[in-house]
Amino acid sequence: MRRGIRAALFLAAALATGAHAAGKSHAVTIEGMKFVPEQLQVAAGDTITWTNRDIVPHTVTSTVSKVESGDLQSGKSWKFTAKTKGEMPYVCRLHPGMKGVVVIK
Ligand SMILES: [Cu+2]
Repeated sequence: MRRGIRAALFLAAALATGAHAAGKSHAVTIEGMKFVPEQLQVAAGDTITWTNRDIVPHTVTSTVSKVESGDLQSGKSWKFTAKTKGEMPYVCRLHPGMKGVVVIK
């Protein structure tokens, strides 16, 4: 029985370590026709969530890769896990004057 408890504790510790290795979470708010913050620095493996707080739809569309959120309606969020190191500039496809950049280290 003791062994069973030890195994369970070991498993819990392994799971906790795994969760940590999964990367940090970052948030970008889309409001007032802007990405806030416009520039975000993350590590490879981190996840970024964009949330549209405007009443009009927006997108997160990379200008250097195929990363594309699709139309994000008001109040909706979209997650992306950064994998490739480097700069990922992006725009809103519907309002190309809206610009942001994710720097992946
Ligand atoms: Cu937009």
